[in-house]
Amino acid sequence: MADMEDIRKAFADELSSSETFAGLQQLKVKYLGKKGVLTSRLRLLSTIPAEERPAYGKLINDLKILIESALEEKEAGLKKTERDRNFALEALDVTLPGKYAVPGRSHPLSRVLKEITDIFVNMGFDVEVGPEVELDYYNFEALNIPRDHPARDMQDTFYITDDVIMRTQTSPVQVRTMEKRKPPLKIISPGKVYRCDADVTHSPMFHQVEGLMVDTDISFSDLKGVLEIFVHRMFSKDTPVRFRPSFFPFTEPSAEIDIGCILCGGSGCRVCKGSGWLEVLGAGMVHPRVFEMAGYDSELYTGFAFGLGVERITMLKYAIDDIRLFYENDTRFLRQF
Ligand code: 2NM
Repeated sequence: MADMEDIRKAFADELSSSETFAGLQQLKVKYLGKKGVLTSRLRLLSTIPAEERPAYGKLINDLKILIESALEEKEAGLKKTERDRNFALEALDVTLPGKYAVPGRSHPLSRVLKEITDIFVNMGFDVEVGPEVELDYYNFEALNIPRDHPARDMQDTFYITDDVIMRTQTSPVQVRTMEKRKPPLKIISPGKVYRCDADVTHSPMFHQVEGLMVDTDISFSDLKGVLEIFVHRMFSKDTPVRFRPSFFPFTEPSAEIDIGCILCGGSGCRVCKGSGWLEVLGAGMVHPRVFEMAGYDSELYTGFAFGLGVERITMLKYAIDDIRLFYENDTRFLRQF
C-alpha cells in the first residue's frame, strides 16, 4: 500500500515536467497502458490475501482515476496554451491603415499624342507608321532635301551607315505610303524621330506627327481649314491662328503656323519672347518633285502636308519649361497629369 503513494508521487513529478502532447501520451502508456504500472499492480491482486484485496483494489482504482483526470486536465491546459499562441500569431489589427496600390496613368506625351491623333482620325485621316531606322533615300532624297542641306550634316543626323540613318522626321512614312497607295490619301504618321541635339527644349529622341492629304483638287484653303480646326480642337475655339510664309524643300509654298500665346493671351511674355505668338506647326503644298519621285502624277494631283512636335505642343499646353522632365520618369512630375 505504501507503494501506491510512491507511484502517485513519481507520476506527479513526471507530469509537472511534461509540456508536450507526446510527453503526456508517453505518461499515459507508462501508467495506464496494457503493460503499465497500474495494470501490473491490478494483476498482482490475485497474489494477496482475499480479505486485503478490496481495499488494495480500491487504492489502485482511485489512483487510476486520479492519473486519468490529471492527464486530461494537463492536456486541456496544453491545448489552451497552443490556441492562445496561435490566436496571438494570427491576430489582425483592423485599425492599421490600408495598403494602397498607386494606380498607373498615361504619360503626358501619350495623352497629348492620343488627343492629336483623335482630332485627325475624326476628320477622316488614317494612321500610318514606318521604320525608325530609315534609308537616307526616304528621309532626305525622296523629300527633295539636297545633298548639301544642313539637315544631312553628320552633326545633326545619327548615321548608321552612309545610307542608313535614324529618321529625323516621320515624312519618310508618307513617301512609303504614297508608294503603296493611290490617291485620294488622308494620312497622319505619328512616331519617334532622332536628331543630334540636346538642351532644355531639344531631345535627341522626340515625337512628331506629320500629315498628308492628296487628291485631284486639294488647295491651300484645305490646308488652312484642316489646321485651323486642329488648333481650335487642340487648344480652344477662340485661339487666334496665323499663317506665315516659310520654306521647306518638300513643300511649295510653305508656311509656319502660329497661335496666339496661350500663356499671356497675346500681350507678350517670356515663352513667346514678347511676340504674343507661338509657332506650333510647319506646313505647305507638297512639292511636285516629291510626288513624281513617289510615282504620283504631279499634273493630276495636289496635296498639302504638315508636321508638328508632340513635346513642343505638350510643353506649351501645360507650361513645362524643360523637355527632360518627360523622360526622367519622376512620379512627382508624372502624377500631375
Ligand atoms: C513639315 C512641314 C511641311 C511634310 C511633307 C511631307 C511629304 F512627305 F508629304 F512630303 N510630309 N510632311 C511636311 C511639310 C512636314 O514638318 C514641319
